[in-house]
Amino acid sequence: MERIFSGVQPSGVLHIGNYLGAIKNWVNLQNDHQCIFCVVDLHAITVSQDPKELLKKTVEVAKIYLAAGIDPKKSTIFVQSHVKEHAELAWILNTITKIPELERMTQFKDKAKDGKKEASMGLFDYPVLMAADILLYKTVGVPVGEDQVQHIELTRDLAQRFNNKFGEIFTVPKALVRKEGARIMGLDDPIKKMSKSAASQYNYISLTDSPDDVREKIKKAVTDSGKEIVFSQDKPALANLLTIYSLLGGQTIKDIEAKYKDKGYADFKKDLAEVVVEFLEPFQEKYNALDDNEVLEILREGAKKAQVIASQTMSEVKKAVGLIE
Ligand code: AQP
Repeated sequence: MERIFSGVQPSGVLHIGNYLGAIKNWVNLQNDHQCIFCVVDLHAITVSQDPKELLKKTVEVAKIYLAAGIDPKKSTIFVQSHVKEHAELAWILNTITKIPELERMTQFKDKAKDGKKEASMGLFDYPVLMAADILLYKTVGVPVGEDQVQHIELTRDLAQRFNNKFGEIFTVPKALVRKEGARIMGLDDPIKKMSKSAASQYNYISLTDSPDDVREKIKKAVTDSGKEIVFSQDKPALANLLTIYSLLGGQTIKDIEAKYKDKGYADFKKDLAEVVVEFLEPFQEKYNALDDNEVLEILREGAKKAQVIASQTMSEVKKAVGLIE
C-alpha cells in the first residue's frame, strides 16, 4: 500500500478549514493506504507558544483526529517531537537547502511580520522540517490544503537533489489537494485563508465551537454587495459561505442557489449556521467522550511504530552522507 503522511500544528483549536482542506481527506485515504498522521509540535514552536497551552493543544489535536474518524488500528497517529529523527533529518536537509529557496516561501513572508526582524530561524526553516517529516517515511502522497503546496514542491526538489547527490534514498512525494475545500477563507476577511492563529475569533469556526458561537460567527461573517445568493469569483465572501454549506451539508452549490433564489442573506446565513451546528454535534460528542490517558497511550504506541520506519531511513541517510553511526 502507498504511504501517506500529513500533520497539523497544535497552534490553536482546529477549524473547519483544517477539516475540509486536510483531515476529511485523511479519513478516506486510510482505507486503502498506509497512513501516518502527526501532531507537528516542533512546527508549532516556530512561533511563540505558551508551554502549558501547547501541551493541552497537542492532546486536543490528537483527539480531533480520532473524533474525525482517524482509526488508530488503520493509521499511525503520533507526536512529532516523540520521534527524534524528524529534527535529525531536518538538519541534514538544511545542508542542501539554499537560502533563496526559503526566502521565497509565502507562508514565511506572511508570518514573519515586522520586516522579518522578529522572525525566528525556526520559522524560516519550517519548510525544511516539513520536508524531513515527509521524506523520513518515504511518503508517496501528502494530503494538504492549497496553502501547503509550495512546501511540498520544495520537498520534491530536496528529495531529488539529495538522491542525485547521494543515491536513491527518498521517494519523491506528491501533494494530494482536494478540489473543493482546499482553501476555506476567513469569515471576517474572505481574501485570506481561515487561520487558527488569526487575531480575531470571528475569522474561523473551531471544531469545538458551541452552537451559539457558530450562530454568532456566521451572523457576523462579512458578505458581498448585492442580494442574490449565487456563487461567483467576484463575490468571494458568499462563494466561501456557499462552499462551506455545500461541503458540510452535502448539497451541491447549484441546489443551494436554487433553494435561496427568492431569499436573502439573512435566511441563507441562518440555515448555514444550522448546517454547521448539525455537522459539529456528532463530532463533538465523540470528541468529548475521549479519555486523555487513552489518547496519550495511542500517541505513545504510534510513536513506536513511526520510529521503526524513521530510524531505518536515518540509517540509510547517514550511510549515504558519510556519517559514522
Ligand atoms: N483555510 C484553510 N482551508 C483549507 N485547508 C487549510 N489548512 C489550513 N488552513 C486551511 C490545511 O490544514 C492542514 C493543517 O494546517 P497547519 O496547522 O499545519 O498549518 P496552517 O496551514 O498554517 O494552518 P492554520 O490554521 O493557518 O494554522 P496557523 O494559523 O497556526 O498557521 C494543512 O494541510 C493545511 O493546508
